[in-house]
Amino acid sequence: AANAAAQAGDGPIVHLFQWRWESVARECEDVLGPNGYGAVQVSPPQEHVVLEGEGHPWWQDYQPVSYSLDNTRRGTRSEFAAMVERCRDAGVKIYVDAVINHMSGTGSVGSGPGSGGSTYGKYSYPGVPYGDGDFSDCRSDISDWNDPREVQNCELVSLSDLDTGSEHVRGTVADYLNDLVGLGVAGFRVDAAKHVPAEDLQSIFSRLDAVPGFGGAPYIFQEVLEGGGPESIRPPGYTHLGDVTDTRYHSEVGARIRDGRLAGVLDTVRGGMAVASDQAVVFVDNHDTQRNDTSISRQGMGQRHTLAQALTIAQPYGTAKVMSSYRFDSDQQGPPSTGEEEGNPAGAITAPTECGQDGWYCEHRGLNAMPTFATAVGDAPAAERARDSAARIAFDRGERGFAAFNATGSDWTLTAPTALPDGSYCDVANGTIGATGRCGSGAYEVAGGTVTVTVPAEGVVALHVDALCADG
Ligand code: LAG
Ligand code: CA
Repeated sequence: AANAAAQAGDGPIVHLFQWRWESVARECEDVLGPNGYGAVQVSPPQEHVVLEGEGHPWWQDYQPVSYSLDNTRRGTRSEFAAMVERCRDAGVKIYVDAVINHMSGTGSVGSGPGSGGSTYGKYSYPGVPYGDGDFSDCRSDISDWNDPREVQNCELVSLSDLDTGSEHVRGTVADYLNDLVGLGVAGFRVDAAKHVPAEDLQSIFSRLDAVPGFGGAPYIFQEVLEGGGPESIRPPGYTHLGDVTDTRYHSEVGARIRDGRLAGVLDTVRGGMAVASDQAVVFVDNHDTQRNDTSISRQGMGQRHTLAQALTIAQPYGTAKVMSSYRFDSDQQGPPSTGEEEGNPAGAITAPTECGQDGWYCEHRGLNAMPTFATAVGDAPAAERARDSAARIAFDRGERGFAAFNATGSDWTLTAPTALPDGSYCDVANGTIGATGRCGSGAYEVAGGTVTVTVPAEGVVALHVDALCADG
């Protein structure tokens, strides 16, 4: 990728969907840094609409009202800044979900104070400021999804579409992103990038500052859903600007794992993806797919979802993004909250995350130290080493890692050839790495190019050269 330097060699990204800033900071220190995560994708940090009448749905955050970081329901600007610093000290980057295609919509409250108290109406955001002339001329919904002019200049679900071709909008968006970079934010998930012409994004990205502390340009990955139309509105039309989310991985590989057809996963990622491996961010579910399709999620699939995320980290295609979310009864439901705090305009305030309580799933914790596998193996190729029916596979990553996956209801004990050097290896899929650097899991011996492991039902075993446990 154009900006691969910022992400290469880092571990997987974890999306801490709707987490409070102070909870993210604590997680960086206690869990994410020690266990090999490279970065956290946080929910949008800018001032947003407050939709009390609709029960404060999670998607309030995708309707910006201004670029103030004071207040979202997840915290204040100073709490955000403290999070970035604490995560950086733990070796973990913060990537911000940047909502820059649009502002608020009409489908909900059309005007009012935003979460930080700014007044607004559709096409009028004095807190930025943006006025009527800063929005695209097409003021109706996209109807022809194959026509780039409509996809990029008309409205996505009635959200006021910024005229990103204009100098004022480009400069204002770049100022917002640079404000975040100045706080140490090291990258961006560009929301709805398909709906912004690539040349407009290029102009905005060219204005971004180097990231203090980490150095270099911010890492960019762009949300470009697949679909019809010319290449300019599909993933390959954006890879010259940064990485893209490869939703084909989600639909093809995610479905295979859901159905226990693990045997074809390596072939699928080798031949069937949308862009090159070093241009892709891949995941089995995200906050949208959890709610609008039948693919894998923790809520629907339990332990199989942990297996799916571990396999996503172990396989060789793209940068893995891990989903961490909360239980919901309706697809609109916001995060667990502390209710409305007096004098706080943000509306319902996100509750501090207590994993396993209040509906917080914390899926990433079930992966233990699996994220260290990605960094240890780098871009070493995958070679299949064992298979038992379609639901059980094991493979090497060069001479650096070995992993086995068992999508059945009973344990799988296998003896397989491996290119791993002889030694005693921690099973990073079943133990975390503590502050002392010691692994809390069982160990497996590689001797004479062979290893015997027992993979739990619906489970994983993963060994790599950076987690040798010579001293037990
Ligand atoms: C995205 N990626 O490109 C986000 O991943 C996705 O979650 C966002 O939609 C979308 N782009 C816009 O940023 C979410 C919800 C929508 C919601 C929208 C704005 O999935 O359902 O739309 O955020 O809050 C809602 C209503 C619509 C209404 C619109 C405007 O559901 O019916 O037209 O608000 O008022
Ligand atoms: Ca647009």
